Amino acid sequence: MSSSDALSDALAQLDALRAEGLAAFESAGSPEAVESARVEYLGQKHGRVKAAQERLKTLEPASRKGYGQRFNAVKTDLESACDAARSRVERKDVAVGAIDVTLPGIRPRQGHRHPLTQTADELIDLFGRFGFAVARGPEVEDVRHNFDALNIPPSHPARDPLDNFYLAVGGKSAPGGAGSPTGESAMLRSQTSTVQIRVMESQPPPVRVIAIGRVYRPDTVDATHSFMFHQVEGLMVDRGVTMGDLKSVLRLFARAYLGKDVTIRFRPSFFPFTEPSVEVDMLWHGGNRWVEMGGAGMVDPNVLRAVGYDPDEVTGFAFGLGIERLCMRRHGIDDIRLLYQNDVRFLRQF
Ligand code: FA5
Repeated sequence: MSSSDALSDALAQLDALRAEGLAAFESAGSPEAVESARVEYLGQKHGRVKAAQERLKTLEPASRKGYGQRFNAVKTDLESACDAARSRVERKDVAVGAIDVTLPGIRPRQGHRHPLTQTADELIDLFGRFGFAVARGPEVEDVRHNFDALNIPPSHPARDPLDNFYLAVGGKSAPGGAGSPTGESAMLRSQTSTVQIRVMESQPPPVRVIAIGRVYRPDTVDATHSFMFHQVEGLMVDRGVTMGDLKSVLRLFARAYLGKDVTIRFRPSFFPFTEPSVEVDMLWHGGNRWVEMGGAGMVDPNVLRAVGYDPDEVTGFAFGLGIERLCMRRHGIDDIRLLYQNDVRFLRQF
């Protein structure tokens, strides 16, 4: 074959390569098909364009310029056909797929704390400003902290198994015999007053703490009662603490948390661990009935003695308020059950 025949044969093959390559890229309908055409034609090692480039070396020097120019044009054409095919199938993917990046985004809904958590956080904040630190105690308690140390004797009706959730933990009777009337030594605490004892056992006076947490009672559920609810306990022990201090702190608190126009009243009452004792009521929204907010009183000398404090040296007050009821009064909620149903239509309002 003469050198000019060899050149025209090589050029014809280049043209054929170009035509086949363009057809392959044009007909590729998916990213996978474009990729396989790219490997076949433009692959670095075994691609057909690479083979065509190798052919340059087999030509006479005089033919190389002409071949080289045509080769470059073919290569550029196939590369742009490959790019065009790629963006065509990618656009198509977007159209049929789930994501259209050109659409405005969906703003994620921002959550917030549950109204009971908001109340608890606000109580910590408010009482913190009155100088009360936060104390904690366990929800699974022993009967000593729930009753005995609080001056509630074994015969007291508050210990009735129908009014408490006793737990049979590690056998029935407690060492030393202290237990429920049916012998259990552990229970789900029925009041946060247990934390009063734990705090006083662990430090000398003065004391100024609040404790917030869950308590459990097998009460019949209604609009203001649940079998699990939250209390905030307050305890202040120091020289010369009086009932006047207790009333001022609770009045200041009610004003700060519930607002200026919420009326509270103190009603004489009885708790084994305070003397004298009061119930604290708040005028409910609507203004035509009182709802109990909590109990309070001056820490009974027997309780101070039981934790090793000297009742001739120090006196103290304590209170225990229902957090659900505070939250309900604050927000005008009428039924305690709404706070536990986790219905976002309700929760979103707070
Ligand atoms: C007590 O639990 C005492 N430990 C309070 C106390 C503390 C007195 C310190 C003296 C000194 P009481 O059983 O009354 O008291 O409950 C206190 C408050 O908890 C009630 O006023 C009410 O607001 C709330 N509460 C009681 N039972 C329930 C219930 N089943 N569901 C929702 N809240 C309740």
